[in-house]
Amino acid sequence: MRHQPLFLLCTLLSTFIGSATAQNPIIRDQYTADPTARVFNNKVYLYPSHDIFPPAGQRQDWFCMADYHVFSSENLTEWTDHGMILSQETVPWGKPDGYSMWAPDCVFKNGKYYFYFPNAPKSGRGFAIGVATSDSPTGPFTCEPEPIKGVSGIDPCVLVDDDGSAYIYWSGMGIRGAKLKGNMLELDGELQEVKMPRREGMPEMPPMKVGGQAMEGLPDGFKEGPFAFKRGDWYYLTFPWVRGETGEGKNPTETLAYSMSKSPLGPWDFKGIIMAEHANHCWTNHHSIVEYKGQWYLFYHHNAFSPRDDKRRSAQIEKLFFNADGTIREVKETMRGVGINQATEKIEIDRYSTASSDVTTALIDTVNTFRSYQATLPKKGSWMLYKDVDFSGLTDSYLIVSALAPENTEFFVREKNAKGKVIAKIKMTVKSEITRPGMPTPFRRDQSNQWLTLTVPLEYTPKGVTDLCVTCEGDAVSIDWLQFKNRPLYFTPVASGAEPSQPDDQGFIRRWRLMEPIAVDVRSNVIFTDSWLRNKFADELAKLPKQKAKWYTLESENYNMKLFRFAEKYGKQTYGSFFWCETVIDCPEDIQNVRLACGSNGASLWWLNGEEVLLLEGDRRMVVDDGVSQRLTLKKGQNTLRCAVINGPGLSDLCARFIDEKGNPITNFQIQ
Ligand code: FUB
Repeated sequence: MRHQPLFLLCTLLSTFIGSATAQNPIIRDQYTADPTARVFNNKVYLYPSHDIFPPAGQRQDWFCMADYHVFSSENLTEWTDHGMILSQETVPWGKPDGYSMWAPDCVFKNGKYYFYFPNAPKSGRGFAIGVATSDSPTGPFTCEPEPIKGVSGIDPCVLVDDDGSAYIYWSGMGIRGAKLKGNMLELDGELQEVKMPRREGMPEMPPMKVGGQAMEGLPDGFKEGPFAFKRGDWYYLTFPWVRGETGEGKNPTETLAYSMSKSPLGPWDFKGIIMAEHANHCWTNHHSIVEYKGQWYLFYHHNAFSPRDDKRRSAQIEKLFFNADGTIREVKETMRGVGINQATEKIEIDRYSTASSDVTTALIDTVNTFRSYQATLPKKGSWMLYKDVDFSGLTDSYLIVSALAPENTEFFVREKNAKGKVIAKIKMTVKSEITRPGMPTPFRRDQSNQWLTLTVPLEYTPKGVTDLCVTCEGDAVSIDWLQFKNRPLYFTPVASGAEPSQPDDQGFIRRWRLMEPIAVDVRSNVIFTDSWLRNKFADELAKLPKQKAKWYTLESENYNMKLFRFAEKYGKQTYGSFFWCETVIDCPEDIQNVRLACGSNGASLWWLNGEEVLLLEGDRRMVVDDGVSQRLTLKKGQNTLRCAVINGPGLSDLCARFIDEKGNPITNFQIQ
């Protein structure tokens, strides 16, 4: 029976959509334990439990979970948080303040998504396992009014076999498994009455009805978190397992282990370890295994964001491989995780793939642990390698890097390895700017500490997917992240023989032939008087035939041609420059009584078909229609508009169009 509309509240809408970019851990704004990954509709959906810090009144050193979120990803690198899908307050049969929403699972069957989750029941002790259903993997999920009868325990996992039969596995009195009925909500088979062991100081409990069967063939020792899957004709039952000796003074922690069988409910043949114990004694591990786009992955957890508290955990991913006989190769935990990062993302390079043995990583902020990590390269020669960064789409780029180091320390970003080609050279300095005119602010001092965000030009931009290696070239340096950005595109080169260009809607001429700029010794633009300019331009004009300078034909992205960016792009003097510019206008007929309307930064002189038509003198900013000529005639056929622009300390550019008697733009011509 479906529950009341009130209970529909438990199908909380995914109101919050967040996004995380990640290596390991993969979710960076909340704790995500017990990660069950499932592939639905060519996307990976992640159903973790949601560790939080226990509120007052709750045991402070224990697991604490009040709700579930679901996340999705298409590339295993960027994850979208679809928000809360179920809360303890809206589970009809659950304790609203149980904080026991432990490891869940979600499967698709009968055109529906079935979400299985453990929770503390309102009455009785221990855990029950409930089901919530939805038409979508991201909810809203509707809770069944009662938990599954005969299942007492935690960590449900459901396997839907090739023939459509479904099996549920859970931990409670060892690992148990049972066939589910076609409705996915009930166990198929009789329940047995089991006498409950009496716990010291607790009242005797009535016998319990338990379904399914204990999974046979598993090793001795504590086991929980079953995850079952099928590959070929092998069934795998995988589980966190404590293999070490227990007892006084011993504190063995969980490995991930597995067994294989030709039947979904065993008996099982124990095969060994998938992942060894966490090196830092985080007690639990919990996992899922999924194939996505032809590669198998292990999702698991570690307390990476709360190193001193192993009840607050975070999901991580590694690739997983099988041997020819179906056995699983042991997986090593990495910080880098999986997936290809776009060079344009903030790359947490401190989660490196490999590094020289002296490199260390640490949380940047031990209070706000989600602020992530820093890696420290302690001396000249230290290095860290970060695999799989995709530079597709980057052409003319620069680097931003967040780092902490003494003044003048240098480090390089190289391609492929510690001896690889240098992509960027970074020198830590707050005094001398790392200059490349036209770059965004060269550095920003982070107010809260001494981290600097540096903007650095590149020696070259790598191509395709490649590996990055940071090498320390001086004193110790700590690095948080780095990111590549394309410089804005100001213009595109025009090939010879290209189709003619048109003036834009406002009549602005965007195609110009520009001569590479000539350096001039102008420190201040106040000298740009009429006579100074005419003399200067006459001198330059006289030199023009002898100039061996290159000419470029460019189409501007904007209404104005950014001469400063042009100089920068072709490595010429950007400040204190003189520019010759020309454009050829092809008119279908004589166009009379037009005026040239233009603007420039700084001063400029304009000629139409060899006749001087306008002078913009003085220290100017570029303003549309800043100067307007006398009436002119654009003759049928080709007209050459030429101008000279000169600027001392400012950013040079120009804009030009022709307007009619009423000030309307002239647009009925072509530009060669
Ligand atoms: O997250 C709470 C519990 O810790 C899980 O249910 C167990 O598998 C262990 O990971």
